[in-house]
Amino acid sequence: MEHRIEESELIINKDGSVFHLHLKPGELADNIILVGDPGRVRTVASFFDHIELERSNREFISVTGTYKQTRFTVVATGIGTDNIDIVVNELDALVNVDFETRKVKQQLKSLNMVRIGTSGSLQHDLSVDSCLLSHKAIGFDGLLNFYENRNKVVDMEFEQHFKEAMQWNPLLTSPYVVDASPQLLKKLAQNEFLEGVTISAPGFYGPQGRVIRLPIQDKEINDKISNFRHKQHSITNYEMECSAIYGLCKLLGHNAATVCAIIANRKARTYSKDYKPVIKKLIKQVLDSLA
Ligand code: R1P
Repeated sequence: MEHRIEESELIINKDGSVFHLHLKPGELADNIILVGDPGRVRTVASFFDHIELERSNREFISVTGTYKQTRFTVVATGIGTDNIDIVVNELDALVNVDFETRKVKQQLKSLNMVRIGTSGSLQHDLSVDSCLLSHKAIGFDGLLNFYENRNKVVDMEFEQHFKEAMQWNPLLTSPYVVDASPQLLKKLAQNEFLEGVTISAPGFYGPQGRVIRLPIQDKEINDKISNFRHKQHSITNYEMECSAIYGLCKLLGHNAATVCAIIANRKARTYSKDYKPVIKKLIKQVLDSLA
């Protein structure tokens, strides 16, 4: 007998929608675009030929529609990997849990999730207004460490090398390293995006080495990160969601990738004059790659 998931563990609203996202089973497309900024949902949906439904609760705004006859749902995650825990688990429940019986379905579904975000470069020659596809993510956030099977989905060799090279401070949570879905990388690679390894940080200031008034534990951290090499990889950029998306999708059997517009270069100390046109171009490229 399959285990019944109790009401307190998976909260279903009175109208049959899932607790935070306010989406019901059947309202979600198999191709999902994740964006941090709730305002970006409108920009993505402006490319749709037909809008089927719109939902909104807190920062979790979603629109399901079609683009070139392919059904897409765009979901705003808000900022941070804590929100990604909510979004990815609820998206998975919408397709893989029977909301009537509250049991995990026998036949599991695999979703495609592509994050379109903004990001800060950690390499001098990775300039603002370029677009980067994250082949790997490094989580400084620790989210994946709460899940039992984290060791089955991480790149352990990279993790070990990174911790040694960085002389990782044990006060900080242990970083985890996870790959993007090869299947989605292949689809997105037709756009000639730059390739990179992305750190997801659990904050915008101290956790990304920014000092406004508060000194940080390791003043050299960003230089050490920029100089780090593992095989052919160097670390390219900071943002705040990619690691948790890759980790949770791997554990749950979904495909995930992230493409970001580089809006700041932390090494060259430059900032994009206007990154909105870059984001628009990026959205079209991603939709065309999946349609
Ligand atoms: C910080 O300003 C936010 O911008 C980046 C970071 O990951 C974080 O969410 O991405 P989005 O533009 O997708 O929100």
